[in-house]
Amino acid sequence: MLEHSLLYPLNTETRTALKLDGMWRFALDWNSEGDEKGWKDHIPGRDTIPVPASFQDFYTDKRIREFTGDMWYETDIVVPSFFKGSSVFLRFGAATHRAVVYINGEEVTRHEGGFLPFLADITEKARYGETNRIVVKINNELNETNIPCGLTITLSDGRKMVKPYFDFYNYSGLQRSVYLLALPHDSIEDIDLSYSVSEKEAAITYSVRTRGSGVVALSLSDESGREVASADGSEGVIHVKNPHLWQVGNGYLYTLKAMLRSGSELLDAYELPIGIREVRIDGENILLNGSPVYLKGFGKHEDSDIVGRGFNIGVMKRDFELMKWIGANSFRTSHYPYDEEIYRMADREGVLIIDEVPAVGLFESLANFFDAGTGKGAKSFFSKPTIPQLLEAHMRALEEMIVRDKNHPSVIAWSLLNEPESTDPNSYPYFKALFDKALELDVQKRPRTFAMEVNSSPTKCKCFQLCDFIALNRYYGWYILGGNEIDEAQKRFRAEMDEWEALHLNKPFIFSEYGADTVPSEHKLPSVMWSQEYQVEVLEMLHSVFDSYSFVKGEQVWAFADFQTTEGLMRVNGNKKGIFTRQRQPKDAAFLLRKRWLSLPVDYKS
Ligand code: CKU
Repeated sequence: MLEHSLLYPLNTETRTALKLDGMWRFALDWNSEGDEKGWKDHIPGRDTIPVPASFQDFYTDKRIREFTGDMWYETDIVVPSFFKGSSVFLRFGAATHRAVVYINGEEVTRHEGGFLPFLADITEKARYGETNRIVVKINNELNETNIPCGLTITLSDGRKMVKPYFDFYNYSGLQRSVYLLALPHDSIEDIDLSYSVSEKEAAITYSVRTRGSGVVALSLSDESGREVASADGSEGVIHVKNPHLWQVGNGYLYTLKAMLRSGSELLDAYELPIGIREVRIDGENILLNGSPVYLKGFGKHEDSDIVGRGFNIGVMKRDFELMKWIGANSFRTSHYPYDEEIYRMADREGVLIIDEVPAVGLFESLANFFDAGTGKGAKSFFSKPTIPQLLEAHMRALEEMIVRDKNHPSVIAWSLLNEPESTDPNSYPYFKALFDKALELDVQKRPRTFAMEVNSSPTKCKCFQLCDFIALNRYYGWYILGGNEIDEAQKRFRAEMDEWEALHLNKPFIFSEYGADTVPSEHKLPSVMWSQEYQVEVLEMLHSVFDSYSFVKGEQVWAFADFQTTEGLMRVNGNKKGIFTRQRQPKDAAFLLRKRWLSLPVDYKS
């Protein structure tokens, strides 16, 4: 079990959550001397940087943008004197990829993994009513013992450089909000909920984990604030008559208030927005509240101009507006769990999320987007000596993700890996451990999958049987037989689909990636690859194949918007497979998708 509660930080009657975002002091440790020189007490220089943000795209010096190694953040905060007597924490939404946290020169915690929150308990070390110095050492190197995987090399001038085994820029730093939290000693640690629904009644099975003493009471109210049910005790079932169900495009939210009491004294209170809904797979269908849903949407990234992967509340709002405009109902958090605000927004908007652990690059290749398809890059990734350590990091990230995200009604499935080398005979035990762990941790038993690249074919993939639904990343018409060979691509694609069909898996399939790079300035009639016209053609071809197979129950195009990657011959200042530009304006293909998605019924093919 995780050491600390990952409940989203809230102000309530009993809790205080202060955001520490803003300009922090910042120093890059070019000579790896920070530890030795005592930077934990005070970092050198006068540079400041925004939090939350990736550090890279602010600077005009390329060596800074490409900096690989330790970077140090520092800020001074007054811990209010009225916090004395509470449990006091620093909460980091994410620190990419690993961090050591110091308060007043003393280490309080360290954390591995760049996309999930962690807490530092400063109750004993904080000076109440005084200024405290917070220093965070962050390291952004890539290796094969943590996810996402990659390499760190040293250049001849001594500078380090990352070689990601994945196709997105290695943005790093304090990319999500930092909070100072004061929680009661007797407190609500975690809440688990599962649902069984019908039109007439919903049963919510709950379990509340607490710390210290106290008695649990729950109150459930609807969107107008009216209490509809209540319960006592840390475990039980709440019944709701004529429930307003959480539906696609209609994210009705109840508020579950959990209280911890001692007699008439309120020790702790926490409010959780919940959606009453049930997700299940039945044969070839994905069911939401018993009715089939066809997924329409995107693979996305957290990525925008200037702030990189830093959480940007304005970009989030724009993205949800664009998803509504285009008729999307879902997205995958490729290739890492996103900022918690995004799930809260999806909860309200009724958008379905496939939540992905940051397990990308489990395939040794510096151009996995290319090599994966050919099988060329296969180097028995799961037979490497680093695998036990990697699995440990992967399992921990999986646990952190499920614990953090399990109560979002928007989260309908878990993606446990993206495009791993699942053809390696040693992949199975690794995958099995993850699939078992996800099932054990999630009381809602949400469907599990992993995104499969083309080499993971029916005959070669060792692991697809573990999936509750099959998620295929396919680039027929792009990496495979692009341009004038598009008709051949279609034939090859249909041949593969026939092979899947012949297996009679009786499971839903979705396309978790498909698309074509498109430079928005390029128009050409007749089309050429990279032109807007070609993107439209490829999508039309692929959609015609999806439409021919009844077991295909979803399509998530790659990608929502253009995004930054490592520079190289295959990328024109980033990946241009966006349906929208990086500035969130539509390419021609957006209108094609809008027409299609607005006309497909929610239960298409059921
Ligand atoms: C995408 C073999 C396909 C891998 N897939 C992963 C994703 O991260 C990439 O951006 C392909 C692409 O555009 O190549």
